[in-house]
Amino acid sequence: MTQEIDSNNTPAFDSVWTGVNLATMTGPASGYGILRDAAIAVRDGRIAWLGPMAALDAAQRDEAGTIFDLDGAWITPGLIDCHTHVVFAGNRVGEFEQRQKGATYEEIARRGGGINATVRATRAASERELVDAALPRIRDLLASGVTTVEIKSGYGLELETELRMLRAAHALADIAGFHLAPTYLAAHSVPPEFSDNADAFIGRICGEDLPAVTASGLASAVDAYCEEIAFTPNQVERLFATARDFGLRVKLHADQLSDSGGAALAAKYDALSADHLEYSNQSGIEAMAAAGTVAVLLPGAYYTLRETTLPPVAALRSGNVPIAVATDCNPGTSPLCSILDAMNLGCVLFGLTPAEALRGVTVNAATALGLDTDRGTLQPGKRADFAVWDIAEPAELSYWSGRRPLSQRVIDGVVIQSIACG
Ligand code: DI6
Ligand code: FE
Repeated sequence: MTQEIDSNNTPAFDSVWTGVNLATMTGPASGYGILRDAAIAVRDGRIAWLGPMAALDAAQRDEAGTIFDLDGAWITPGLIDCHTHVVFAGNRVGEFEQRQKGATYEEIARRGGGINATVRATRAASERELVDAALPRIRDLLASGVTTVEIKSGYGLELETELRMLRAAHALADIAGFHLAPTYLAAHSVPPEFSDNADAFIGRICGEDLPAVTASGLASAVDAYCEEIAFTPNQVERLFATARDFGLRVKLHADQLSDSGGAALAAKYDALSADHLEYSNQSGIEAMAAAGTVAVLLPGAYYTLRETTLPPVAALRSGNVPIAVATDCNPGTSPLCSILDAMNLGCVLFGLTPAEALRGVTVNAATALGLDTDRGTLQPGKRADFAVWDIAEPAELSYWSGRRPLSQRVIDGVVIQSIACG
């Protein structure tokens, strides 16, 4: 990883961070890839060099445009939230109150609440209103060290509103400063106008909406919710086959509330990820391992729904399925706006190690988005997206709840957010 620096031939660094500890997230899956007493330098938005302080050429350091001399701070790759529904109108606090009185998530959904309640609010909102509503949630997320956010549509369930949600996601990325991975969540819930005919809704998506979303260029993947209260495996297959025809990668909300064979279905279509997985079976996990599909665990939804069936973490580990962790930030099942708190929940509730949790929001989250050649680790050539932390060791990122020990958020080599610690 350490390179010789030839200061005669190499153009100056734009910026260099010195006196830092790096969690590069390279190397064995059990660890952090730690480099202590190190430096990291960027040029043209990419990591140009990293290595021990002793190997940093003094002349080259002095020529850098900006030097951040940090006294033992830690630097990790910028955190990646690979599953969110952060763009939506209204909220569902009333359903939270109903659940506290004993109603279940499924009962509320069958009564016309749940996802379809947010669909009504979102259809009535302008793009500007969607952006304004999402901004505070996004700002909280970014303050927990996030530099890339996946944002799903899925509260429109009609072309115009789905496109409006996706445009709002792109606008948010420009306004708030993060990299966006936009997903068309085509089959999230059966909308009221198709209430007794989910097959016809899938037919319209495949025949009209998906081609139009693809042509818009606003989304890079397609998602669905495979569940008794949403879509059957056959319906999801029709959607995924069409997505494949249009050259879009897929991902799936799979086996969250029941085992519908979602893990195997995702793997069959070479899904980037299968998400939730509480009820997944062993053959589904083996199929994911063979397909290279990432397991995205969503402890915020497990926690909010007071779920009791744990995702099969031991089987995922022994099958070498990469595990990612995300907030699933949404108004119904996971009103969670901190990736650090998602890591803490992943450790406490699912038994992940702090190193697994950090891999789950860096290198494995990048793989879940198909972006691992470009980000997710600290390595020369990768995008200079990173987070600078006021911590004594990386396990602290999973240890605290409610704290955000972030001192800088760096995107493409530029400090976007600098927070005075003390
Ligand atoms: N992600 C989802 O899309 C659904 N569950 C989940 O974890 C439901 C989202 C919602 O209730 O709005
Ligand atoms: Fe979700």
